[in-house]
Amino acid sequence: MSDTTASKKVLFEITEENLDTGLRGIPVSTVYTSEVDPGEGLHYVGYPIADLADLDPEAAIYLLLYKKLPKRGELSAFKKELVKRAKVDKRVIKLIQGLPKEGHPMEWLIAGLTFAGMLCKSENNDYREDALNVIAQMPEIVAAIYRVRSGWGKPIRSRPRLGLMENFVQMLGVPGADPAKLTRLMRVFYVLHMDHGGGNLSTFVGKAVASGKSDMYASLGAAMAGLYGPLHGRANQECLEFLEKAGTNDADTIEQFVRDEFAAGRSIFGFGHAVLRAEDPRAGIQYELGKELCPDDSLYQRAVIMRERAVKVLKANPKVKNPYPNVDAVSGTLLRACGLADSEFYTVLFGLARCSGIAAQIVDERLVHRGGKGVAIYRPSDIPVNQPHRRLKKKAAQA
Ligand code: NMX
Ligand code: MLT
Repeated sequence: MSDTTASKKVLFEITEENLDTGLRGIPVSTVYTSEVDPGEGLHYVGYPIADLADLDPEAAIYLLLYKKLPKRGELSAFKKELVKRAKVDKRVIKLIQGLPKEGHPMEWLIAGLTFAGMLCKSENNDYREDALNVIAQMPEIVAAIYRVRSGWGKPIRSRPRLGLMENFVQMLGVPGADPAKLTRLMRVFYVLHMDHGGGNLSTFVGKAVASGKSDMYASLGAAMAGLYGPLHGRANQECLEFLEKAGTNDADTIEQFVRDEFAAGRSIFGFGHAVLRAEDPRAGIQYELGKELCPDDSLYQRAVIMRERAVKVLKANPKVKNPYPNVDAVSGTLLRACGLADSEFYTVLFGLARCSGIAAQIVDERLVHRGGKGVAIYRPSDIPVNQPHRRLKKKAAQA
């Protein structure tokens, strides 16, 4: 369907059963960056994620923004463009240094994006400019959040020529970590987490906010508030804590632990999905990466056991539509094994990557859809319940 010649073809039917299900299964927009196939999982502009996992993150960003893979010359020009735009106003970093330690790193990220919006956004709300700027600036903002809140010391000077993730890892300066290993992980982590269709919560929220013509930074801040929830992006933190809580690498005890957690009405983190009906290929790629980066790590081995036993338990519960691992099932164990011990920070790493996909989708929705007119302001309808129309009695109204 071309977005300039939308027809009146019936695409789906809504019944009362669809109400209050979080718009599950209801297509609300067209999307040009990525697709989530229930069986095969994520594709970026038609390429399966498994084909792209080892790509330069900058090439993957180029793909989402321009809908084609860059040729060598295009990639080096694009990298130079990002280097030019990587400078973050010093006042943003200063403001981050004043944030309260009680705040969650995601609250810091939301604040950081708000500060950057105040001080770095384009004058005329130029979504294309701001998309490139924010993508280039995010590594420095997130590294500053990491260092300051972790108490590792002052932010480290940005050297964007190193490359997006290479510079990020050098700015983190993680005490005791092997930078080569962490860079290898962060490059793959970034590419896997950039985009996941148009309907995931954070992307949907970011695009909805931008549809009112709020600027890119404010829209991404709102999107990150969506990502902060434990059922969405913060599941990577919760999943690491869930694995720790399991407390053993004995497979049968792990299975019983999952059964008990589920019976108690608690989430089995890292499993299930609203759209996928098979194992998330992003999980499969990370389990494989673990064999390369940390095969002997005890928590990684526990995550591998969980991959089998949690699926077994969830499969036995027909209400769960997808019992398989999702993107968060093993990401935390890899991050920890590569030196990032504090699980509270894992969602800002998700956000670092996801902002690029959301920014690309906002550019499309604001400047490309409907022949360049952009998607209209989001305004779905609702059905009033228990609200019979009535009037204040005159006397009561005057009293
Ligand atoms: N643990 C416990 N309960 C679950 C799980 C799970 N992993 N997956 C589904 N359910 C429950 C769900 O809460 C619902 O219960 P009820 O009918 O009582 O409300 C029922 O099973 C049917 O849910 P589904 O239709 O299978 O899943 P839904 O689309 O509603 O939710 C998730 C999708 C991802 C929110 C859900 O699978 C979940 O809570 N998973 C654990 C949290 C997690 O790993 N989230 C990360 C998702 C990826 N990401 O990064 O965003
Ligand atoms: C994501 O990557 O956003 C998650 O898998 C959640 C989703 O797609 O709904």
